[in-house]
Amino acid sequence: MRHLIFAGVLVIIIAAALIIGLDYIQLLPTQASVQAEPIDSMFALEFRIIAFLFALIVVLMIYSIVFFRRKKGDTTDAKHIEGNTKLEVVWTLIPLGMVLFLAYLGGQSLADTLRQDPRPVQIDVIGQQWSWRFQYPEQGIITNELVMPVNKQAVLHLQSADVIHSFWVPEFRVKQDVLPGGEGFVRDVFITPKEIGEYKLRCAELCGEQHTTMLATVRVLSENNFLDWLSKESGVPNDPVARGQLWYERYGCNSCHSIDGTRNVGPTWKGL
Ligand SMILES: [Cu+2]
Repeated sequence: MRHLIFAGVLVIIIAAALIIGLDYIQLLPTQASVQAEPIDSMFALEFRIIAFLFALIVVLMIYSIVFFRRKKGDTTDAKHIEGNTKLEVVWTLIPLGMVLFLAYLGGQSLADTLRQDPRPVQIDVIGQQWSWRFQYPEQGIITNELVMPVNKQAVLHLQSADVIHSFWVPEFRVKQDVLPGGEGFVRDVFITPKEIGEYKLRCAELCGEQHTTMLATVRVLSENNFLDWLSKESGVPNDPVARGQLWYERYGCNSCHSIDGTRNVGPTWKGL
C-alpha cells in the first residue's frame, strides 16, 4: 500500500510537469481561423491524456525496476499469477470508453469545421504541378495569391488539373486533399480567418519533382482593404504585353517556363 501511494503521487507529479511543459513550448502555430478552435481544443485534450498515460506507464515501470529488483543471492522463483478477470474487464472497458468519447468529440469537431455561414465568399482553387491558382467567379478575378477578408467565411472549392495535391495553411489548421477528375471530385473547405496577416499555403501531398516549391501567399485583409483589392484586381490591362505578363504569373505558367532562357521544367518562352 505504501508503494502504491508513493508511485501514485509520482505519476501525478510527472503528468502535471509534462502538461505544464507541453503548454509552455506551444507546439502549434498561431490560431488564425475560427475552424482552428475545435481542432486546437482536441489537441489540448489529447496532449493531456497522452501526458497522463506516459507518466502512468513510465513511472510505474521505472519504479518497479528500482524497488522490486532481485536481491543479491535470492534464487527463489517469483509468485505465479494466473489471470485476473476483474482487472482485465476494467482495463478493456476504460480505454474503450475513452476511445468512444474521443470519437464523439472528433465527430463534433469535424462538424464544426464544415459548418457553412450564410453568403460566404466563393473562391475556386486550382492546384497543378507545381502552382496554385485562385479564381473569384463572382468578380471574374484570377490570381496566384489567396486573398480573403477577415471575420467572413470563405468557401474554397478545390480541384486539381493533374495529380492529387493537398491544401494546407498551418495557421488555419484545416487540410483537404485536392483531387483531379473534374466536377464530381471538387472538395470544399471552409475558412473564417480571424487574424489579419500573411500566411503560406503549402501543398501537403507529395506531387512530383517540385512538390516543395508548390507554395502560395495567403493574405487576410480587413473588409475595406479586401473590397479595394477586388475592384483593383477585376481590371485587366488592354496592352497585350502587360496582359501577357499578368496571365503568365496568374495562371502559374512561370512555375515551369522561364522567359529569360533559364532552364526549368518546361521549355523556356524566350524569343516567342
Ligand atoms: Cu502538390
